Amino acid sequence: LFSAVEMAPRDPILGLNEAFNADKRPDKVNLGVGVYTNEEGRIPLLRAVVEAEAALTAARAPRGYLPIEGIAAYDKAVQTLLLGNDSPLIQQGRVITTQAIGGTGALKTGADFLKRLLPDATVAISDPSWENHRALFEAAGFPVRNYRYYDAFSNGVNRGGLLEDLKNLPARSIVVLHACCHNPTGVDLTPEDWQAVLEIVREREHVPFLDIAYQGFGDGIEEDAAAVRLFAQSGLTFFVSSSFSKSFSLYGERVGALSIVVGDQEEGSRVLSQVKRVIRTNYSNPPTHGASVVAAVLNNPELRVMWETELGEMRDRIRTMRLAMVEQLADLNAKRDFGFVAQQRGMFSYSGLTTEQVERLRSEFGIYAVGTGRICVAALNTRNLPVVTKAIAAVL
Ligand code: PLP
Ligand code: TYF
Repeated sequence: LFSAVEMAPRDPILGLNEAFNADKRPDKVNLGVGVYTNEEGRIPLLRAVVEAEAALTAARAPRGYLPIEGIAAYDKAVQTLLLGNDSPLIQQGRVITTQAIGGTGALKTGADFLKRLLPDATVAISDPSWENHRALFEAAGFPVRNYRYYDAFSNGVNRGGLLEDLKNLPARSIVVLHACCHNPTGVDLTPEDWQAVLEIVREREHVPFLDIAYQGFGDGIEEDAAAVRLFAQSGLTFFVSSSFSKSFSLYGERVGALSIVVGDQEEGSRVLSQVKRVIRTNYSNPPTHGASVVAAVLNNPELRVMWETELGEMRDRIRTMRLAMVEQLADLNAKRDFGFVAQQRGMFSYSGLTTEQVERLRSEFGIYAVGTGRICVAALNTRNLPVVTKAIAAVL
């Protein structure tokens, strides 16, 4: 049965973790996977999470099956986080939300539902994008194309290429957009870019699928939701996948959500029934713990403030590391100007390092980055930064 099974290629990012863990060098640094670590180099356990978990443990709640769509208070809180407290869409019942197994699970549930709805559609993702976007939509049966996005020359957005490619997609294509803190480049669209994208999406009747995995890591919770809110105000229907892996530092709990903005409440109940069918045939119903914690934090005013403060601390620390990296590289007279790193948003920087330079960082210095030159700036701290900047200056 298995004699002809071929070895599948490793995930280029998660595969790096295995190599990193096997590395015996004491001063090795992992800038590969997108995980936030604090000044001590550890994945933080947020105080708001600890408090919510203590209350949940004390309550000794039974662990029955959740509804297929998950915890109602969680789904509601996700909608408010995305669309704001006074969203008319929420009031009109025009948003349906289902709890998901991380942001990945939200994308997969949305993809499977879309395959039933638009079996012949094309999916378009940014060039470059999170590695899993292509694999996931291809696994759901769609052909996946790239639209131009990153301009290596300016370290910015290829605006002309982006808009032209979105125009030239077949009408009613599914367009996956990073709502904020683009992975892997750290380069986001401006409000004007978003407006232009929206107009083309409307004209071509594309289906926008906004992926938001870093809300709060860019400029703030509200600020980072601007693209979602722009689409919300447009009257269009669209999909949103949320992930709380990073913003709650709950990577292993797999907490995410799929939200769909529909035309009206009645349409919503039909759409929800179909999404529930996708969930039922995949994993029946979602797990309890992570979403209970997130719901408890988001729905309790004190814990909510505590979480926003901690999220702000993570955001500020990343920014400090970006600035320090730029400064140290300049002080080392590095053969390139890294000023653009300070402009990028979120956990990542497309550093411009070549595959060969990344390989030298690993073999000579024990510094792990993605082969594309993506580094996770959220894994830098005051101890490892000098090691990293010296190594970068050396391989340039
Ligand atoms: N979407 C993007 C853009 C990501 O970077 C990630 C990262 O993990 C995800 C989705 C998946 O999130 P999760 O880990 O919650 O599945
Ligand atoms: O891009 C990253 O590093 C994170 C984590 O298949 C990740 O989003 C990477 C690869 C993958 C799943 C998650």
